[in-house]
Parts: sequence; C-alpha cells; structure tokens
Amino acid sequence: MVSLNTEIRSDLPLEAILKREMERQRNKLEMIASENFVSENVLRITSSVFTNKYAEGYPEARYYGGCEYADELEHLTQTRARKLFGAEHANVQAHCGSSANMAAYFAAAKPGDTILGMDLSHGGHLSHGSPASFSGKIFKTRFYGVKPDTELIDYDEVIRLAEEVKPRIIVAGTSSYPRIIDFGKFRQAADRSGAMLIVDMAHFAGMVAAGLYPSPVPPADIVTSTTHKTLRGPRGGMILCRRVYGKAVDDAIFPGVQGGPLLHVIAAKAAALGEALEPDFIDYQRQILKNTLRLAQHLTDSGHKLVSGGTDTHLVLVDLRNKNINGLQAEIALDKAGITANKNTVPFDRERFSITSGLRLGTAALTTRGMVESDIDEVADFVVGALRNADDDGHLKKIRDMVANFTKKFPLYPGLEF
Ligand code: DSN
Repeated sequence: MVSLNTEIRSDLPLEAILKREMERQRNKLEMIASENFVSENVLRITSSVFTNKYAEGYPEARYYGGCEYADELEHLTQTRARKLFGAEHANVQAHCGSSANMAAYFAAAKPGDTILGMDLSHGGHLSHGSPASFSGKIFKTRFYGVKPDTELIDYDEVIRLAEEVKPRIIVAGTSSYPRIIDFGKFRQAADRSGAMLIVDMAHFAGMVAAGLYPSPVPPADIVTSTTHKTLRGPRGGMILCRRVYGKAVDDAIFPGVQGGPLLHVIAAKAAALGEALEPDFIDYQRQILKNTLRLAQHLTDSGHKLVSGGTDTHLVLVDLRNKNINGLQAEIALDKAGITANKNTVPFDRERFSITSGLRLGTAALTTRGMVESDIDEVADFVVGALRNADDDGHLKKIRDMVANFTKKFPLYPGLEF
C-alpha cells in the first residue's frame, strides 16, 4: 500500500550529498556577491506544507479550491514588500530574477520592441538583453556601458542612445557594478525618449530596504528584484511597480510567464521581508558596507586594481590584468584555498566569458556569519595569499586549513544536520 510517510525514511546517498553541502557552506568563506545565508526561520519556512499547494491566479481569484490560507499568505507578503520599499503594488510570485525581468518586459513592451540595457561585460546581466538570453531573442537590444577612464556608467551615452534608439524600455541595474547608480539620470533618459524605466535592484535590494542606497521606487516605472542576495531571503523574485502597471505586471507573471506560484517560497519571502523590516537589518546592511570598504582597502594596498577604483556597495570587482592571472585561475585558486567566489568580466575585457580577467568578491554572506572589519582583515589575507600563490597547491592547502579553522568562530546553523 502506498501511504503518507509517518516517519522520515533515510535516503543515505541523498543525505550524504546534503551533509557535504552543509559542511562546504560551514567550512568555506562564501564570497559570491549574489549569495547569502538565510535565517534559520526562513530556512524552516521554505520547507513548510505550502509546498503541497497549487494556487494559480491571485488572492480571491484562484483557479483552485482550498486557497483561503494561500490568499492570506500572499496578501501578507505583498503588504510587507510594499511597506519595506514604499511601493504601490507588489507581485511576489516571480520564481527568480529572470522571470521577474521577463514579466516586467512583457508588461511594458511587445516582442520586437527595443530594450536599452547595460552591456553584460560592463556589469549588466544576461536578462538585460544578452543575445544568449530570452531578452535578446525576443526583443531588439542596444547597450550602454561604462567610461573607459572612470569605469563609471556613461550617463551621457545612456541619454544619447535613448534619444537615438527610442527604446520601449530602459533597464538600469547590474550584477557586477560596485558603485551607486544614478537613477535620476536614467529617469531623464527615459523621459526624453518616451521609454519605460525598469530597474533591476537584485544585487542592492537589501541596501535599498535599509535606506543605504538610493531607492528606485520611484523613479522607476517597474522594479524587479531577487529576494536572496543582500535582501537575505529565499531564492526567488519579486516585482514592484506603480499601481497603474499592477495589472499588466500580474498578468505577465501569471498566466504570461509562470504557472502556479511556489507558496512555500512566498511564505519564506514573507519571513525574510519581516526580518528586513526590523531595525537590526539596517545594522546588518551598514556592516556589509563597512566590510566591503575594508576588503577594498586591503586589495588596493596589496596592489590589486579595483574596477572604478573602489566600491559603494556589497561587492568589489578586481581587475586582474596587471597580475598575470585570469579570472578562471583566480576562482580555482581561491576555491582550493577554501574561498568561494566567481570569475567575472571586467569592462573592455578581451577574455572569453568562460575565462575573464576579473574576480567578483562580495561580503553579504560573510557579514551574515557575524564578521566585522577585524575579521575581514584576516579574510583579505587569505584572499591575497591565495591570489599570490595560485600555482602552489601546498600553500593553497595551508590557507584552506586556516580558513576551516577561522570559520569555526562563526557557527552556521548550529545543530542542523542539513
Ligand atoms: N547570477 C546572479 C549573479 O551572480 O549576479 C545574477 O542573476
């Protein structure tokens, strides 16, 4: 007879994988700028019974019965998202950042219309018009970038291109740009060209929530985000917009792009948004900024060139072209030393995306583990040591042992098996 499990059956091969992943997260330094560690509460709620429920549609307008608590849940999550970001309308169903962006584009444009986005190799994102993504296949695309001398966004070029191309959509938002974006300039470009302004705030949403980064809500018409980066929620997406675009955005997510929402993830988004509304979330974001500045200082002092010369955010982008090592080699060396990070193109990079000349480093996850500036001093020593000794496996192993010892000071999910 097939029945509901009343006890948890052991599945040894699967459990072994989960335990190894837990140990990896515990024993290594997580410096991927787009990753974080959710609270134990968010982790618990991500695996709630809402994983069992279908709820296609929206509160009070579902295509399934039994959605009364799903409705309450979605209302609560929307309310928290609106409150946290001061938005008129929130859609919390997007499964990820790319589906949030896809829905935002469909709400604002028709296939074949033109999107003006940031060049991927200058810090943009695949879903901002890259020919490799749906965005570059469905829409016509043009790109702006950074200035060669300052490596800051060339706002004059944004305005000039907007006036020339008359795009339907201008996308502002980045995945490896370490500086604050001037949304006022983008609004100006949108107004002059009659475009809709969509801001993808995925990377810096946590800082926006804390009031430490200028809010795009407004001046953007539509704002998309993931919920798992600096916002420190479950893996997922979200869209905020002016009320006037609410129906178009909702229709674009469902039935336009997605089917049933992931209610268990929406529940976890509610928990994370609740945490972000607490005053200590501002302290957390402040500490991220202090930690990144300290990391930037160490890297600069040790002769590493940082794109744009520094950072205003949770990440730095190291330009390795003066160091006789490429991004891939750096990523591998750091990994051997117990540090997880990713290779990344730098502006005007001549290397392929699979190699790159840069290394992106973030501090959001380290800060969640409780690290402050004095800890970042040690982290920076590990990073610089690994970059300097990238060919020396013995040295990298020594750093890895030191890292494993160091991370013990910052317990991660104590008591949890996986
Ligand atoms: N892949 C994410 C990042 O690492 O920035 C963006 O989607």
